[in-house]
Amino acid sequence: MNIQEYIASYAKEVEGELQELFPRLWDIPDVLRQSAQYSIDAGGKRLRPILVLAAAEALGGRKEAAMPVACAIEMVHTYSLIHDDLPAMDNDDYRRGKLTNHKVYGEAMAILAGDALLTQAFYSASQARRHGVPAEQVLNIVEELAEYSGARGMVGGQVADMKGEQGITELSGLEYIHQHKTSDLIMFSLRAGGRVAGADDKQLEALTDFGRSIGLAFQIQDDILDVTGTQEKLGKAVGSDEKQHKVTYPFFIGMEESERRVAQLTDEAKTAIAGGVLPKPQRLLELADYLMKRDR
Ligand code: GRG
Repeated sequence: MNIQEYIASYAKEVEGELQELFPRLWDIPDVLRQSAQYSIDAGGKRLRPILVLAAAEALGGRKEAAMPVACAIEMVHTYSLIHDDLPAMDNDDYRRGKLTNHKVYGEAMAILAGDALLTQAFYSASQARRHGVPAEQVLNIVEELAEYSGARGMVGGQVADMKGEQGITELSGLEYIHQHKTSDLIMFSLRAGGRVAGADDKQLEALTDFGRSIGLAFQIQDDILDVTGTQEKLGKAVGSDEKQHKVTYPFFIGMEESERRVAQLTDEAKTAIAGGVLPKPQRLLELADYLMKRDR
């Protein structure tokens, strides 16, 4: 299986599992189910869950044990996008080429669908214990999910980004935002996959370093694609003021240097897991290269 086939096959499996975990089987209000399902089904790349599965695999762990955690991180990611698109935040009408959640279900339901997905993520992560993951590891995973997605992680990054819209003057300010808004969930994905498979401290450290570097590379690449790609990502008209004034890596250091930085970070990521610390790092190495070349 080449890396594209690997990604496609794991994305499909994650999508199948998400249908089971949220919230088809439960007696909940239909509109809540539809609203959450709408965004879960909207067709993202499923990068974060694939990283969970690949990290577990790199340590010889079982896919079934990693799957509830893989789904948990996709739920957190989906909630964050629903809330990010709200009028009070980015006020976007489109995401992934479809109307945003609040445009279809209204603001109140979009907020509640996000709340439900965030909460359900912790339920989902806890289900790893039903697949033989020791309770202590499950607790570590749940603890880190809170840490990396909450005030010290993604939510903090989002707040820094909102404040930064009033003027970031230093690259370090942008790096803080990227680190927390984007890298933290990616780092969590790798650590959690490792934990499912019983990683030791050295292996966790390697996965963390790998995650930090590909997380930042991923966000710089996202900044590059904001400039070069279609406007679908921003959900706003091409050439809108917001696009032109967005503070990004290319804005600070130019396109060429941004591309060079993506390549350098990808190399650093690969170095972090090379050298025998993980028994089967091949897919992670391929994923790092794949992400560097992505065009969406
Ligand atoms: C609302 C608490 C809160 C947080 C929002 C995720 C986020 C934080 C904002 C979305 C805007 C953005 C560009 C964030 C940076 C992270 C990022 C590149 C998200 C998009 O992730 P992809 O490309 O999305 O993996 P898909 O659609 O493939 O799932």
